[in-house]
Amino acid sequence: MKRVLSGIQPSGQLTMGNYIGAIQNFVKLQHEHECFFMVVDLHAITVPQDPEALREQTESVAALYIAAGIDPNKAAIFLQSQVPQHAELGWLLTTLTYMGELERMTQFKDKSEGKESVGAGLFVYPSLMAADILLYNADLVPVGDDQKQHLELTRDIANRFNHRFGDYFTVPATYTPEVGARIMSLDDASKKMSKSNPNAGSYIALLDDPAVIRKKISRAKTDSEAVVKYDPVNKPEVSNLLSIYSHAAGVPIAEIEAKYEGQMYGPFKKDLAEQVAALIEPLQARYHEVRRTGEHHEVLRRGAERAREVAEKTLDEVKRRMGFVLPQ
Ligand code: AQP
Repeated sequence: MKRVLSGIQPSGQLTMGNYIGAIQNFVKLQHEHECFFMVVDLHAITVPQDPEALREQTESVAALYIAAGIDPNKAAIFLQSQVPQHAELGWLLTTLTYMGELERMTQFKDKSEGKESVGAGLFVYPSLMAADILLYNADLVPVGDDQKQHLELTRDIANRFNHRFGDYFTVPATYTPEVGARIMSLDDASKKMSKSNPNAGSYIALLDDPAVIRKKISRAKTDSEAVVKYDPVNKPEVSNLLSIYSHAAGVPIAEIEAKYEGQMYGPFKKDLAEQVAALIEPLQARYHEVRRTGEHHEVLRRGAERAREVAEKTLDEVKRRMGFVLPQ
C-alpha cells in the first residue's frame, strides 16, 4: 500500500477538467492506497479572492469530494489551512528553492502575464506545494498534466533536502491518466479548461445545470471537417470532446469513433451532453444533500485531525535535522 496525496484549489467552480484530471483518479486510488485529499485553500489566495466567495468555494469543493465518491472512511479529506504545518514547512522549503527554478514555472508565467502587480505568493507557490506533498512523505501524487512541472520541482527539493540533511523525504512519483490528463477549453483547444477562466462558456462546471451543460456543449468549437476522429494535432477540439465523452461514459475512444462514423457533429454533441448530464446529475443530487445536512464539517474535522498526526511528526523531524531547537 502506497501513500497518496493530492488537492484542488477552491479558486472557482470545479470543472470537468478537475474531475477527469484529478477527482476520478482520487476515487479509484482510495481503494488501493492510504489517501489524503485536501482542499488547498492557502494556494487559492495566491491570486486575489473575495473572502465570502473563498468560504463558499471551499465548502463546495469539500462537499464535491464526498459527492464524487471519495469515502471519508477510506481517505482523509481536509482543508490545508486547518493543518498549520503546511505553511511552516512551506517556509522551510522556500529557503531550499532557487529563484531560477521558480522563474521557469509555466503556471507562474501564465498567471502573472500582463498583470501590473503580482503577489509573491504566486511566485513561491511551488515551494508550498512541495511542502503539501513531502509533509506526508507521499509516494504517489495524482495530478493533471499542468501540475507535472511543479511535481518535478517537488522531487528536486526533496532530493536537495535529503542530500543536505540526510535521507528523509520520500521522492514522490506523478500519477496521470493516459487520456484526459489535459482537458481543454470548449472555446479554445490551445488552452486547458480552467475554473478561473472568466468566460463560463469555456468550461463545464460540475455544478452547472444540465440545461446549461447541453447549451455549452452544443456551442463548443469544432472544425469544418465533420469527422468524429481522435487526432489531437489536426483536430484538437473534436479530440477534446472525445476525451470528455470517453471519461463521462467510461468507454474507449475507438468505440465512440466507430459509433459516429459517417455522421455529422450534431448527434455526437447531443449524446455527449447526455453522457455528461448522466454523470453529473447523481453527483449534484448527492452534493446538495451533503450541503443540506452539513455532513462535510465532521468529515473535515476528522480529516484534519488525521492529517495533523502525520504532519506534526514530519515537521518535528525536519526541524530537528535543519538545526532548530525543539521544545524539551
Ligand atoms: N483542464 C484540466 N485537465 C485535466 N486536469 C486538470 N486539472 C486542472 N485543470 C485540468 C487538475 O485538477 C487538479 C486541481 O487543480 P488546481 O485547483 O490545483 O489548480 P489548476 O491546476 O490551476 O486548475 P484550474 O482548474 O485551472 O484552476 P485555476 O483556474 O484556479 O488555476 C490538478 O491535479 C490539476 O492538474
